[in-house]
Amino acid sequence: MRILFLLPEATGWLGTVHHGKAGIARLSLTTLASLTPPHHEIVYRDSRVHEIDFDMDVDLVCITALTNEAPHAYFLADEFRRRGVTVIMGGVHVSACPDEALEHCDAIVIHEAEGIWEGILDDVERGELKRTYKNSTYVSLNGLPNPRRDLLDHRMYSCPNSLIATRGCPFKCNYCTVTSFFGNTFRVRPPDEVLAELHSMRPGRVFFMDDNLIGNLAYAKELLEVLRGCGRRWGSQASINLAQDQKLLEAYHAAGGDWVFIGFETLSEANLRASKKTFNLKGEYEDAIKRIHDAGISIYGSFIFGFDDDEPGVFADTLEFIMKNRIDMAMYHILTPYPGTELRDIMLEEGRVIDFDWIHYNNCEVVIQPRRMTVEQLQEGYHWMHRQTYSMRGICRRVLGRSPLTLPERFFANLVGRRKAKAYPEPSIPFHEFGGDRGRSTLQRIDKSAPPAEPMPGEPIPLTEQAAEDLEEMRL
Ligand code: B12
Ligand code: SF4
Repeated sequence: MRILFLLPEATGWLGTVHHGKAGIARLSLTTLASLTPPHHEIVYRDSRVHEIDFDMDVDLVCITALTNEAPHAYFLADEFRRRGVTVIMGGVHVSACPDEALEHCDAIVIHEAEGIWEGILDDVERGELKRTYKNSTYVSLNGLPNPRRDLLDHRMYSCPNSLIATRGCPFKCNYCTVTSFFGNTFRVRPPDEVLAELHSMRPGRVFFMDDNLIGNLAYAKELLEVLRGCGRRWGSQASINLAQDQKLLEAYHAAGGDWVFIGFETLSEANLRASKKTFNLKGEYEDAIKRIHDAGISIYGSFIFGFDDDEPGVFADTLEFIMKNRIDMAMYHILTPYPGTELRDIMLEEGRVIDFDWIHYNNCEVVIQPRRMTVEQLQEGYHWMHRQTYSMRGICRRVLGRSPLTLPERFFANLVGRRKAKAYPEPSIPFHEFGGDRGRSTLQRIDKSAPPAEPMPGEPIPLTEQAAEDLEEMRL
């Protein structure tokens, strides 16, 4: 068969194309292509960088989708089906919303494709395609073929060298899709296979797409030992406990890891507890940042706004924290109730989902009613954070004062951030007047013996003077 593997358009800070490049190359369809027997001919198209010819001569179209990509994915599927071509969909969103996806395609694959994909292709060839396929097991990651990077037009991605060493995450943050998709499993690849894949890549930086490269500390140490001296420079996502083990930090750096993406998410203890990200409470953020920096590793910090304990002061407080600790790059997200998450159930139950259009589910647009600020404050605060962080003053304050060796690279990365941030409108709300040190933002005074905080019940409270006073009282 001639099979088209098709990526839809995305929205938001990370999804869209900047200067002709589509960011980090996606693994979903290059992985699926690697599982496809060689007698099939494969055509690969990424809607973000290619024109899509709906009349192209193909027998089967395979489309993946994250939630913000789903509307465009459905459009693509509808167009091909109108022309009589069979369409199969899969991926994170389809797995969370199977019935919705089935309205637009002939068949769906729920969860991972390894182990069942060849059989599905046989069904297509025999004309016996079923509507729904679901993997009954979480597959082993031993002996996985390398994703088909040869299908990519490398010039169109700022980082074509992406790979994974693990799948899943041992934690259960309530806003995250990973646990519902991978069922709280954490699986690992043999380290020598990871090294071989690394060596098979073209020159250039590498990004490990794992949810948490150090999700299993024993494995992480083994992997980093095998990667030591591999000659590649790379970044990955990792939880903050990377900083708690000096040997691990050194091994990370010696293996080529010079950036780490860390989900700090919030400076509020109540938010961490309510979202079940309590492992972030175990160490002091400031101390952890210093230790990571001292090991020669730069930090890409992730922060989420819109939790129930966030009021308009959260922006100035977080900005100050980022500046003071010289976080090298920062990424901001607006809390988003993705389908399949516990957060979505809570938000629906409380009647706080205000936007059901998936196209806005990109962590850059407000789709919920926040509890302690208005929708406008949350949206504008998000824009304000970008404009402040990536102002020339903001960049200099963060990148100067650390190793001069890595300064050019960190500075250049920030200029890319600055270009994107400038697209956001100047907020009309004077956020610098909110916030200030109210003694709760630095995680320095956490009472770790306090009982876990539960999500606060009740109706959303717009921040009136009275609400602000009540909140102040609650804190005392
Ligand atoms: C690496 C990563 C990124 C990278 C790269 C993204 C990219 N373009 O690939 C970066 C940092 C840029 C990123 C950005 C974002 N991400 Co992200 N990301 C991931 C992460 C950690 C790994 C993705 C991955 O490479 N997986 C490996 C591949 C092989 O797995 P897969 O895609 O699931 O594919 C398998 C199956 O699903 C199936 N399959 C997939 N498609 C298809 C299609 C067919 C036809 C078939 C048969 C099978 C099939 O087969 C594959 C093999 O088994 C996931 C978490 C996760 N573990 O999935 C989050 C995740 C996908 N990201 C998420 C989000 C929210 C985002 C952002 C919106 C965040 C933001 N604030 O901007 C943006 C959106 C960017 C975009 N639209 O492209 C959410 C998605 C939630 C949702 N419901 O949409 C996830 C699940 C994380 C989470 N915490 O919930 N992300
Ligand atoms: S640690 Fe990250 S990947 Fe794991 S559940 Fe929490 S947000 Fe999801």
